[in-house]
Amino acid sequence: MEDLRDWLNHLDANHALAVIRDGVNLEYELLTIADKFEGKKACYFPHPSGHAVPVVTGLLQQRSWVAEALGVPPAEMLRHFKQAVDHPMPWQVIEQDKAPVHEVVIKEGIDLKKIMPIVTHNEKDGGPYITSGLVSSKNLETGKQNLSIHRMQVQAPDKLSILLLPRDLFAYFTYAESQNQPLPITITIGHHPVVELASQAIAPRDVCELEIAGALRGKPLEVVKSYTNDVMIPASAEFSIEGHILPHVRCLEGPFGEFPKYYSGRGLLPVVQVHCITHRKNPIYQTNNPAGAENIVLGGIPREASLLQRIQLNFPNVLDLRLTAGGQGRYHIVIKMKKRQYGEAKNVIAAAFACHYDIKLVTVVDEDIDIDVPEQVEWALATRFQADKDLVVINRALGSKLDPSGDHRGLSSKMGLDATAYLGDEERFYVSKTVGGQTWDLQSVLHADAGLFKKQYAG
Ligand SMILES: [Mn+2]
Repeated sequence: MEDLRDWLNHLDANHALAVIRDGVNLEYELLTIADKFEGKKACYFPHPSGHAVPVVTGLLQQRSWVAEALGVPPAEMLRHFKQAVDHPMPWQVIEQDKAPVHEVVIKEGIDLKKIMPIVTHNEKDGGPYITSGLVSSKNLETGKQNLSIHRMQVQAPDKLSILLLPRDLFAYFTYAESQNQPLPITITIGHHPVVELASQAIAPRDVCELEIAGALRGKPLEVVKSYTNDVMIPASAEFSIEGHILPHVRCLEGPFGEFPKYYSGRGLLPVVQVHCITHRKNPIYQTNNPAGAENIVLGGIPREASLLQRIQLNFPNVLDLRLTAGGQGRYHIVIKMKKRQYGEAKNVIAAAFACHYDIKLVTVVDEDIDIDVPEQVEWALATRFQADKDLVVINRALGSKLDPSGDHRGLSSKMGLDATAYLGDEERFYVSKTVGGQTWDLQSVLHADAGLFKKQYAG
């Protein structure tokens, strides 16, 4: 599979693409309809608000779709992703006039909303937002690239505001601004989901996520140089927006309904000046539902793989982990481990907090717990956890600025729950089970006469 169109064809062939009638408004209505198909189908809107360009949304609704996009069984997904993060694959540069994303080039009279059907998502949103823009940027200090997703509000026909949380692009921009330099970026929209997934890896700074996308595919990703800057972008994207982030310029942005299903209020954010837009012939625009299942799945699985990779460096006896759906694929993590030492689960809790500031609750369980079943995790808490000795609280550390229970500076308290059974007390923690007859299947244990009970007791 190569590009967005291949993935849409795959969804369509599997009855997972709803084609929506015309007459739907880009403002509010489009996302209301997409919401009705949440968890079930992606949506294709051929002409929302009469716009010439169609919109697709909801492209990764379930964990199993991610496995399909990666081309591996669901149980192999994290291992496959972790392999790709460990061994990025250099990209392959193709010529500018051979790149599908450069089929149409617009340098004059830039008008973002005329060229793209940009969606207004939630009730109180401050206006239309680009939510599926993959930002390719270059570190001015090292020349290395980064790929990440950022929310961007349309501020003028050729200007966007951009949210930079404290990760790689934020660091690139902070350096550029300290040198009074604009930071060149190119935003691409409409990719095969593998590229979007790669952008969510928690890779070290200056490891380009486009090279993780290559490793995920098992062959180099084709990239092309932007027209008005040196930034390399995926060659088969539907749209590209070339520009730079202006130093020492901020504008009012928001509100915006973010992934934890709360609004970020109005605030001052950096500004992208757009110089050039290119797109494929008959392009398709993509929007992501910021507060939907899609965002949880898209953000959750790459983070799980990255976290597993990092935690296993120090704790190879950590077996698996999940960022739970209720925790919005970001805040709550369940870690399965084979505990070897007294107290070790608490070290694992500390390791998880150290890996990403978003993480707020860590629950550690033993290897017999199925971490995809919330009742089993709760059973571990009910029977292997005592609050006076198995609870870890870290007060007022750096947390997510999008969590409304934290304070406006992003301070957030962390909680760790060691729900592993106590070492040296194997008898008390011996799990009850039945024995005998394990090899019999359900058919083989049924009586030949299914009506026997009725014959003996009815009437
Ligand atoms: Mn990065």
